[in-house]
Amino acid sequence: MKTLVLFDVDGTLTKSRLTIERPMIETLEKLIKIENLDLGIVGGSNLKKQKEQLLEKNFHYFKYLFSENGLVAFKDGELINKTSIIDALGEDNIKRLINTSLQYMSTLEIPVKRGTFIEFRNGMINLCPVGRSCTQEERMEFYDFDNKHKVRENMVKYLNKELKDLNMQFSIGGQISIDAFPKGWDKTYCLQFVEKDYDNIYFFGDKIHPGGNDYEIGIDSRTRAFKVTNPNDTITFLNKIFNI
Ligand code: M1P
Repeated sequence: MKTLVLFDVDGTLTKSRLTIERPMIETLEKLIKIENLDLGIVGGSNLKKQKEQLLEKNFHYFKYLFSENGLVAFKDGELINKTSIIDALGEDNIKRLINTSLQYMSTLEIPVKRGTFIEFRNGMINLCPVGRSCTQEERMEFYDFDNKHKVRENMVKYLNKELKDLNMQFSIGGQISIDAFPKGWDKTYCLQFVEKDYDNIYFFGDKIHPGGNDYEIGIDSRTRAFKVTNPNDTITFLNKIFNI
């Protein structure tokens, strides 16, 4: 029986946008010693952010690295897939999505606004009302404000209505932004690269709720999913399930 354990990154292996800590590394070390068991990550972030958080020297723990939900995918360090949102949507629709998002964000009254409101990635577009160049403190301030005032939830409702014909999905994965990608390009996208090779696929994520970016893979019949609240919770689950 071959088993794959897939992890979300933010809020599951690391605290949101922060670096992996020692207890998690020690847990991964114990896990990879189990026979017929491989590890993988699937995150909304791009490879650059995953490197910052997990540190390249720890990449060897993971047989699979799925960045941007697997739109950019690596197996044993080799690139096995790269799919572009430009090819799927076309330039006119991309412009419409960006213009509509910028127009909406320009009307928002939020505590502060900084820079990089749109981050264009390979397989998705990240929309960020506060601006990705905000400080850690400004990030937390926006996150609290958003929890109270539902800034991102309302923006998702608006975009779903305005851009209905584009067949896009708007997903809230982290603390300050929304990931936009064609429907179906959620985290289940990565399963096509592993489903035939494993008898069991476990998934651990902190956002397995409707609208959260772990939801689709969390309810997919190909995975056995566990909803965690933070990295310590992930460790507790792993210790129990794999007896390590
Ligand atoms: O991995 C979860 C999310 O992490 C970041 O979100 P935020 O900056 O809003 O906390 C982004 O990289 C996002 O794309 C990703 O889904």
